[in-house]
Amino acid sequence: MTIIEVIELRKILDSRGNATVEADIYTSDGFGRSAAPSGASTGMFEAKVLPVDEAINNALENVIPALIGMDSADQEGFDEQLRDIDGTANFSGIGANISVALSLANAKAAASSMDMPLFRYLGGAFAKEMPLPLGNVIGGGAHAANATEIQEFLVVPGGASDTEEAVFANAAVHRHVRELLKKHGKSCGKGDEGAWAPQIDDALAFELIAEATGLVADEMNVEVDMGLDVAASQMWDGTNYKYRSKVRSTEDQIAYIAELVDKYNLVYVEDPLFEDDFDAFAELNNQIGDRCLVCGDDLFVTQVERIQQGIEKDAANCVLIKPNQVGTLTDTFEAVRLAHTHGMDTVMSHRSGETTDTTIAHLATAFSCVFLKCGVVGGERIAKLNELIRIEEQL
Ligand code: 2PG
Ligand code: MG
Repeated sequence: MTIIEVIELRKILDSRGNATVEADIYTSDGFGRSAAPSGASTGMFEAKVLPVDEAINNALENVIPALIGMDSADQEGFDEQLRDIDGTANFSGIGANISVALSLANAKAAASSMDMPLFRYLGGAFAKEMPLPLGNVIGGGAHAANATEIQEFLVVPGGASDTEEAVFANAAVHRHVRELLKKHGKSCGKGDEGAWAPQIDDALAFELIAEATGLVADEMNVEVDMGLDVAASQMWDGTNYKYRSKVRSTEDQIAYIAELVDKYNLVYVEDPLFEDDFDAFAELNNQIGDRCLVCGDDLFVTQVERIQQGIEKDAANCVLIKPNQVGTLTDTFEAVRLAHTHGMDTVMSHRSGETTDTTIAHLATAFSCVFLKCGVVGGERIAKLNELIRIEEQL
């Protein structure tokens, strides 16, 4: 049976040592657990979170009682109930940290009640393509002090034959980058997502990764491509993009990104421009969209209204998907569906603050995302990567 009998909420640690919400949902013969992640470079249009203690106390009193007795198999009904109780457009009533933990736990409880893995329950017979792992090997921006200006230098092993090889190819690049950094006499501390956070400029980061991917191609015979999350809203001062020793106008920024795409054969560029500048995105997409995924993260915040605007303006060819940006699994699914219906690719993503929750590995597979963006090393990152290896085994 899939009827919800018990729901528990608790405060647990996330990878930054901050508090987050974990939800447990029990049916008579099923169980689902999920925890909310959290961002550092959050988009201004994201759903809102509430402080954990306050959010849990409020939910125990005002949310949980209304969910007991519902059918976990009715995901849309469950998520609608969360929206109704919240009563706001951005989950500022109950907190998106509460809603996303409950919504994902509910799907897992339903899947477990039906004795199915989550990816199969959600994706059905059409879940058959594995997403490629996309992970950052060098990073800075809001995720590490005094490191690179671009937030994330990403790699994706387009030439890998299976998930295991793909995951290990990324890890090999990460390892080689460390050796190269040492050779250059640079320190090897890590940022929030496990990427190296050295005090180097962006130009050197590109070179080191190009060298490291070359070494991996020789050793493992796997081609690994490069990508970026610029997180450009963090650089935007209202008029220009401010780099340490340079200021770029919107026009300059578009030209700079297009130049990087061609120089380093980038296959993926996320948030290259300010999060509300659909026109600038459209200009860049027009220039490089034929050879590179132009992905909107803070631009779209996993929300159909913003993705719809993007479609009308042809602002991007790819949508980053983060369930906690919108607050429920139903809303997440709607975002993916809208993007795919209009020929856009989707990338399922972690946040910089994570737990060992592996749900996004299942969502990426169920929803046919091209990539799962979740880092390369670190307990909370490998939890997802190892789950991806297990999912492939079951497919
Ligand atoms: C991003 C994410 C994850 P944060 O910008 O894409 O890499 O970072 O969770 O800090 O928003
Ligand atoms: Mg991003």
